[in-house]
Amino acid sequence: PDGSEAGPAFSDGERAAMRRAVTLARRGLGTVAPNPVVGAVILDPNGRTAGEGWHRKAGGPHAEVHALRAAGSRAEGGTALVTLEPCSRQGRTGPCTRALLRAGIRRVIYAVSDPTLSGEGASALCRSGAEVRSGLLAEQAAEANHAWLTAVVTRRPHVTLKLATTLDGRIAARDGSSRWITGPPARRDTHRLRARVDAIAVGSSTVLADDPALTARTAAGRPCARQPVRVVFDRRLRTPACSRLASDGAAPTWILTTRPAADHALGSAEPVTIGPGSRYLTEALHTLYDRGIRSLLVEGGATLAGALLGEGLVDRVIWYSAPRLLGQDGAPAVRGLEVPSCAGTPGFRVLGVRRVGEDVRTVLEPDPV
Ligand code: AOF
Ligand code: ZN
Repeated sequence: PDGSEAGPAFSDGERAAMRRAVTLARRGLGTVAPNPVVGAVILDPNGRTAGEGWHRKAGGPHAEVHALRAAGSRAEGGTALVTLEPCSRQGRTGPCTRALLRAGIRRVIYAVSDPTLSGEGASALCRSGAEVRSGLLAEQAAEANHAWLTAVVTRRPHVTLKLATTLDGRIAARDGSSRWITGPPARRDTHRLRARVDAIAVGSSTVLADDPALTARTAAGRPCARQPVRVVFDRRLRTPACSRLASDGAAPTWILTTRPAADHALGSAEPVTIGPGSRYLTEALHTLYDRGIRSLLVEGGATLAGALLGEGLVDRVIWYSAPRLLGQDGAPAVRGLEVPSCAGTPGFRVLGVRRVGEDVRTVLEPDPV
């Protein structure tokens, strides 16, 4: 049951309603893990908006249920626009397909399929006589849910690597100083990124070198109400108990280590054991997935960045480049990648370029390996 089959095209009103549903869906970014972000709009039989809603929290009502509640009896005979294929299974909350049918919805338009449903949502609606269409604003809806859609297929979190470098790809000067490479607007942008992901990660070298706080703060500098989980890739358990991550209690903090951690003092941080073996990073990521993390922002350092890139574990790169130079003694942003010749060099597709203050923000997607 795909939008490509014969039948009337989508009306302008439906298109506008789906655009609104995508906007609503985005409000859930950062708060719905391990669930997807979903927005829904109900149109009454005359095409007027009768109700809207979005999924706010895992375990809470789905977007369709919020929208149906708002619409009340005006949903009867109407159309539902949903950014994701409505669920047909009883999870923590009831199946939305049934809620839609019960409210008398005649036509259901969803933007993208839910890969965890294998088409069951659409077919349940079709079987009960509803008219089902899909594909309206699919690209925008998929982008809003990009991390979740990637994560549920790979069963590891969607990984965004953030790099903030000089023109010559350096992140610290010879004396080790690394503050203020990019300007305040780029740093504010980083806090917006942090607020929308489930977890933020660094390698243990970064903890030792910079002692970062890794909290999400508002433009006014106050901590956001919800803090992403802080993660340290720390195979050898080097995170000091006195580091901010292990002692400030500002957010849940997980230390992913292969060492037995029972007798190691880690303050308020939680040691998470990753099985021994050569696939530490892959296993660590699967562990994060199992703990409900669907999107991960990696903020350093160079060794972790190189290892993730080298193993094909990066889904997106967000690169802030500052108009400065640090020269040959500056520390590079990526270490440990062996690229013998230009021919085999890792490539990226540029998804977007934007100026942020004096810096340039480029969003890239690694070429498939
Ligand atoms: C929808 N609308 O708003 C959401 C959907 O057990 P639950 O209640 O947390 O349901 C989680 C699953 O439901 C999730 O994995 C995804 O397949 C679907 N999410 N579906 O129709 C929504 N959040
Ligand atoms: Zn649902």
